[in-house]
Amino acid sequence: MSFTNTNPTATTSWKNLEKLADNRSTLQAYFNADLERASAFSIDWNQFFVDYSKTHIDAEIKASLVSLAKEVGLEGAREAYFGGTTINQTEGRAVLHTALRAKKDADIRVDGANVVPGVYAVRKKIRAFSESIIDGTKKSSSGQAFTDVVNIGIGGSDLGPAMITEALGYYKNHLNVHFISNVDGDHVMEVLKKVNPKTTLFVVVSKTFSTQETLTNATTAKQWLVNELGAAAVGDHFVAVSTNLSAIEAFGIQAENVFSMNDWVGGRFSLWSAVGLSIALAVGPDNFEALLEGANNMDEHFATTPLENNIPVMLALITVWYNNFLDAQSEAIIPYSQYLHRLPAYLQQGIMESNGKSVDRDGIPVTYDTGNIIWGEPGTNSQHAFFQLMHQGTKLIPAHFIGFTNPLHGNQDHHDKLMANFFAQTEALMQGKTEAQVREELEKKGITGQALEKLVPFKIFHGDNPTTTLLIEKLTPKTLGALVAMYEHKIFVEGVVWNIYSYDQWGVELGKQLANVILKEFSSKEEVSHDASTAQLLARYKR
Ligand code: G6Q
Repeated sequence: MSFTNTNPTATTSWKNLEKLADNRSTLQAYFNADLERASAFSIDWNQFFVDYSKTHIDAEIKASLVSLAKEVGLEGAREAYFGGTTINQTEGRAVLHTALRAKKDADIRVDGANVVPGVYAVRKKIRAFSESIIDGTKKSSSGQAFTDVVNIGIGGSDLGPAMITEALGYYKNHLNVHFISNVDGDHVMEVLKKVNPKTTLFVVVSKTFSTQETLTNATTAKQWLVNELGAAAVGDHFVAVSTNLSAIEAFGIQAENVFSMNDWVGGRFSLWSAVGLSIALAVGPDNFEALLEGANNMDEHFATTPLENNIPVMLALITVWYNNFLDAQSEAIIPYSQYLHRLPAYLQQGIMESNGKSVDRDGIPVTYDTGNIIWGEPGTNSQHAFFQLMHQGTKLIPAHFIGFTNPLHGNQDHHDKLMANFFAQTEALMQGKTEAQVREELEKKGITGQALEKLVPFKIFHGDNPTTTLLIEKLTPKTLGALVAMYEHKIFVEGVVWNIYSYDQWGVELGKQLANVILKEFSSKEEVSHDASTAQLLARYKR
């Protein structure tokens, strides 16, 4: 198990890839040259079919990317990641979200102790608690069954549960689940407006239990409940998920209502832990466990499959190829499923927080690009919006298209239309429309002469836009778990290749300190020195 520091630009493969990038061909030309291309550049795994043949990769480029992964020690790093080595070295921690979905008989050690029994003990508690809320045996202080759950958390303590709860909307039970994250008081008030204090359960999620937004929102919610039902009701209406047990006690939440988590799980990778309590409440513990099982299946695929057939590895290497050799700045993620409408926002955190680093693992500023910019919205809505830029703009934007073979509600007519758009877009992005095609089309419409000449340039589509298609059988808790785990491992592989630490987030920590300084100024008379712009804005705000 080794986690070595290798400057990727010093490898033979990197130099090779630079040369290959100079001579890269077009997608059309790749297809013309290789009749087997579609199947050769696809991976068929469980309910997933991943087709990356519409990316600028041929056999030689693929081999060089895989050898880059080997040269930077990906295989050893992968073992270290799963084995509990302290790979988050700047925070002195292992990175073990994979242990949260490991099989019961797994043996994963941190400081010599197997962490798996502890994981299962928390899971058991999640099951018992969520079952009792769902079936109404656990009552509120007013003796009624709960109808609403409000998750209070931010960042990793919000985005994962919120995204999954939306994504599994089809599997939801009768509980209404709400999320409060922003410290904007309008967010908490809008949610409180919708719920009845007598039947509302608050789940306060904060790994550190010191985050300003979460503590402020939880305090406001608690005060609201106390005003409505009295102080004695707090114990029955508040539970917490955290590593900071003393702070929870100080807040007034009883010890039996606390779900623990471990410091070897990063916030943005924590939905598999007790942070997922709101998910278990929304869709029931069986579905929550199926989500974990799906993730575990992807873990096994990633841990054991040779690099060239390994989904997260190949997707990460394609990202590296575009990011470092073909100058793409961003990557679009387009789910063709309304249920997955929060997936791009969730992945923005996972990917950009993890790999938005500019210093390598030796503390030296990198001389190459690292984390790329992630953005996206569901299809077909996005087709009526930013797809214009993808088709005719000047930027290179590799995109992931995520679609499902089967609809959930059985509306085949809708689904055929949805997926017809899905396939047509990836085809059109690649093939574009040539000048000859445009002329022919216009002539067929009876447009000729000057009028035709004027229009032609605007109707040409350059094509050659890369897409990777993830075609999944059906949106189920299991396939969703595998999909999210796939992206988690993609993040890991990219971080290894870029020789950066993917599991700290000093930029986020900075944000937690900055606001406090100005906040104190609001209530003090003391003059603090600021730059001229900030001083002017503060004066205007305070006046
Ligand atoms: C995630 C980040 C960050 C974190 C939030 C909330 O990886 O560290 O998004 O999850 O800042 O932190 P707490 O859970 O400690 O409140």
